[in-house]
Amino acid sequence: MSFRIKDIRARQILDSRGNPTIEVTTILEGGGRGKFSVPSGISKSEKEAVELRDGGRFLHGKGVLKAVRNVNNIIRPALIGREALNQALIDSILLKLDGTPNKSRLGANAILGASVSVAKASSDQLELPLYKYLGGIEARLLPVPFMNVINGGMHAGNRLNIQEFMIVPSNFSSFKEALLAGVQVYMDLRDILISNYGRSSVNVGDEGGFAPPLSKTEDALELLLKAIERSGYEGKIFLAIDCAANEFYMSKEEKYAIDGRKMSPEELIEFYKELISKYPIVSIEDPFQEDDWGSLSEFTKVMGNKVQIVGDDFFASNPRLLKKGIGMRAANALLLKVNQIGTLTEAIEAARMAERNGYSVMVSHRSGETTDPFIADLSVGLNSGQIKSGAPARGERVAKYNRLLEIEGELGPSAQFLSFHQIFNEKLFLK
Ligand code: 2PG
Ligand code: MG
Repeated sequence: MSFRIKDIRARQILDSRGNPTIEVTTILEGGGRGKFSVPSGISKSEKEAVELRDGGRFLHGKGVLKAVRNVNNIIRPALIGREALNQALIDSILLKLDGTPNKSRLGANAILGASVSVAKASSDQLELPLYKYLGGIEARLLPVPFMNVINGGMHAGNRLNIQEFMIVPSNFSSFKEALLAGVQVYMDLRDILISNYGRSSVNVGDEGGFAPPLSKTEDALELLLKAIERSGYEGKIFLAIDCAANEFYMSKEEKYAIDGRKMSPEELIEFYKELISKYPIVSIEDPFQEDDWGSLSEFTKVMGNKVQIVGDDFFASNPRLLKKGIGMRAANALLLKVNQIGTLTEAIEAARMAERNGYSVMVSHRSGETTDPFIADLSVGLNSGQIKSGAPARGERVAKYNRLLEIEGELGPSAQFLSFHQIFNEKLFLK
């Protein structure tokens, strides 16, 4: 049975926002097939690998036909005949072919499509579920889902500055129980929103969360508390936020414009501290703009024992940037988005580096997604223990949650589910 690559081809499809994206299919000589479609963010880090877009007027410049051609004309001849099982070699060929530090020649979308589709083809040919192919027999920890049920920032048309208000169903004995408890809260939240603000308040944002006409952070958190209370899950479901602070930072004034106020980094730290003392918040992502490493370090020093502080735009899933963060003791968790870095090997390297240094890892979707459930397998393969895939609504979000249900069923009694605090405290202990 040969694992050599027989063919690899790309085409243009659409993502959940209706933007073009790339889908790559790899076929092995032994018959294995793997297909992967690449997601795309909107609140992006400056440090992400470059997503190649066609430019021009048509489709507002968002076509990916150049990236498609790069797969078909440049990557394809270089990978045909190569051993698919050797993911490190495949990815190093891709890096060499591109030759730039930020993957701007071939495009990180072209490169990632090839990289992940090769891994999927290998797992298919081995008849191994992808999470086992990635993580071996150790892979059996189902992640705590971080469900983004109120959308703000760049993901919605309301005036909330914080981008994501998440519920964290944590103290349950299985992923399935946790997920369904989250769904219960989502449904109760919907009723509460309709009775408070009318039906238009339950229109959803990019990640399936509601986008009610709110403008204050605390108003959104209060609503989540109410919904959790109505569902009867106090003490079992916690809260998390992704501030995506790049989007409310005013670089000229070096201030953060949030909730109708302009705050210095010091004032913003006080603001977060107050939120943490008032609400059961267990995790805060990107509390400052991505170059404000000093504030991130300071915040980690004062709050890092109590809450998870997740670096997304800061680290861009890049081992080099994560290393910098570790050196500065900035944040205590890595948000892992494979398309920020562009190859599977580098993404896994970042996750392992995080782990070795006592940082937790949250595997993440992008706001522009497809129904590809890859990140579900990745989170179990890495035993990351945490995933964020939006609200329990919209096909591209639930595809991941549904795949996790399937994996949990498949693992049967060997499946493991740990509470958020078990996972977080264990990592802190490692530090
Ligand atoms: C984030 C993500 C995903 P985007 O900031 O964490 O939730 O958003 O994909 O738009 O960068
Ligand atoms: Mg983020």
